[in-house]
Amino acid sequence: MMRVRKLVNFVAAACALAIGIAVPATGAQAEDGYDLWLRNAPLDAEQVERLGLPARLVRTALVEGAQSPSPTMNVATAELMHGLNSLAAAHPVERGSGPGRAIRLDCPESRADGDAAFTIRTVDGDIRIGGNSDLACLYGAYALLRELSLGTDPDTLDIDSAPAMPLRLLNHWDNPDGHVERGYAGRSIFDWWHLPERLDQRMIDYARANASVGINGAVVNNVNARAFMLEPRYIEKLARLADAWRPYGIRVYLSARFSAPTEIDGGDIGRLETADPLDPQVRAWWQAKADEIYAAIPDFGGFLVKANSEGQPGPQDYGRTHADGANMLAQAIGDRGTVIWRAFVYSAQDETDRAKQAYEEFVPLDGAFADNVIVQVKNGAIDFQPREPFHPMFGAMPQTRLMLEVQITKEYLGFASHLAFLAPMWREVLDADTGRGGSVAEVVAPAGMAGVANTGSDRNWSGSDFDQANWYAFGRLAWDPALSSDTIAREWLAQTFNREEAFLAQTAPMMLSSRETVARYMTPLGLAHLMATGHHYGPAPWVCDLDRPEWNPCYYHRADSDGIGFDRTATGSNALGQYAPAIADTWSDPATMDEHYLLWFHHLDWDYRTQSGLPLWDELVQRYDQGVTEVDTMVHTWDDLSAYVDPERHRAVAENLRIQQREANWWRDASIAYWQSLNGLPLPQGARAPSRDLEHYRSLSFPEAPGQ
Ligand code: BDP
Repeated sequence: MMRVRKLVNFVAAACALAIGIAVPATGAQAEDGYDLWLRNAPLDAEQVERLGLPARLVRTALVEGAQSPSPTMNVATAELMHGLNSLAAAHPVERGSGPGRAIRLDCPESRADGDAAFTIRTVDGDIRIGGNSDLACLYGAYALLRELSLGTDPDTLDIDSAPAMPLRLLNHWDNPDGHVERGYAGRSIFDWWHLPERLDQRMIDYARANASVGINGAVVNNVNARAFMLEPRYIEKLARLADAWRPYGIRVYLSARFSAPTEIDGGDIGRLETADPLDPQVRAWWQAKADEIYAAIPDFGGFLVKANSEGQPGPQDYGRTHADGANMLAQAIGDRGTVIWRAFVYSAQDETDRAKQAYEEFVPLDGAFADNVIVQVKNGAIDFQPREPFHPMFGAMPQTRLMLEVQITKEYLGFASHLAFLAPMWREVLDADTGRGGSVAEVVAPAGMAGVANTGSDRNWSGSDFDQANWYAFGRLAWDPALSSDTIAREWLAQTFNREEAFLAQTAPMMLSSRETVARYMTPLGLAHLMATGHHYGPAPWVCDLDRPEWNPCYYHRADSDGIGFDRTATGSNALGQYAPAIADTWSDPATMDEHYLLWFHHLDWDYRTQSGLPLWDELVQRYDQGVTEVDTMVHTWDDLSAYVDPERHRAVAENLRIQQREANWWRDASIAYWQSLNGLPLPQGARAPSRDLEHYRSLSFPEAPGQ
């Protein structure tokens, strides 16, 4: 059918109010971090003029049929109105004809789930945002505001943008009681207790933030899931969130507890004795559950499942495989959604190197998973450490869609108080050549990326201002894994704090090196998992006596009087053998390899000569010291930038940096004291002795540390 289009003037805010779309919250406390990167801080007068403000905002609409603007289009228009007015300061943007530059939204199809690709072009002075779905226009609107906010000349706009991967999901490890596992930003943002009746404005602001960086789904509950979140009362609550987020293109997903059929009633079927995925009654139970969810939430994204991992139930409890379990759920969901099955598995009974276990369990199942199953793989084979080589499963399962899971919340990188910008770490993985026909980014392109969220009830959402950058970076990289870390850092800084080059030139480099700094003072040269037990706050490389061997830092560093490191070559666990031979080769020789992974793959004597010519012990101490010195520099750099940042946020960042400075010294001193107790070596010339003895560091205990 031919469609006739016509430009109509459009009163965005009025329509928005009429259909209950929330316009962005304006911050009464504007500079407390709540507005994230969506501040749209006023441009200077010259830029406002260049932008042609006051602008007119017009949109296209279909005139055939009962066409009223979709909720998504209403949001796009409201965001532009709000954002442009904010950028233009006192020059109000108008909604109709008249003088000034026009900004047009040209997205004819009213589909919120359609093609997200958009274009932005300036033609004859007018700015046109185009795409094939309303969602494309929404993404385009946010992109335009971002560009203008960065100071881009509007006359040069010529953007073609499309997401590199279909699923760009936040995984919330939020429990229904409000506690967030590995959360360092307060309580959960989800007010399950008052839902569905009460919807917090934060839920709209959350959707805005996500949509502005292209995130299109949220798994709202912890992977260590409670079965009752599948009960009708929770489905009702979830439906309210789904309704609120739909205009923003955010689909809801649930973590599903595999044993749910034995723990909660499933409608007419009731509760079962088994959760065996091949049992017809179990299959019927999940089918009924899926139907019930889809009746309430037609665009429900699907289930995320942590099975047979760290004590969670799963198909192996019944002698079945991961594929049996995943496929059973996939059948229940059908083509309505996706089953995301986590590959984060390891067992206390299995003596195999923990780094090898997921590959061994999953790779033989390649090709056995249903089409609507995605296997979600952490960036590295152990567990979100400050540095890990990419997971060997990437590239090794060509018949299976694999999704990359990264951790935005900084469980192992100093919680919320340490400044560590994670884009460089994620890029390291995305860029890694699997040696099996593509980079990790290429392997995951048909599936997507998941990020374990760092959101919480803190006013600034993420526990610290700089941690917002990691939420931002996650979305931007999932949309476009080719974006450089520098681009992302500058974009975020300019929108969040200040767009002046003098500010960006100092802060962007500080962000870019920050993750490496953390890796240096915590786990240099490829060491891993040396954090304290349970909460993972602070160093505890001396812990060797926990029941499960692979929960002990000693398991990972294998240090003794002779040397340190985990031999994962053919003479050791041969985890190296799980990589493509060309890649394994690059890590097999300590004399030539990238030393960032040195002790991950090799056990070496303390007097081994590293590539710098120094003995390993000296090299290690030097790296700790470098990490500590770099934090000192960060402290001073930031102190000098007070002219560019509002006092409240400047002080908050400065105070966090001082915590980081103290804790970096703690990591260095405690680690060195412990290694010295094993190797008996004197400190390298000029190195400062730890400020306390080992017993002091060992005696420290933090039962109240957050996030456990
Ligand atoms: C570990 C966390 C634990 C998570 C687990 C997972 O310490 O809280 O449940 O990852 O990813 O790093 O399932």
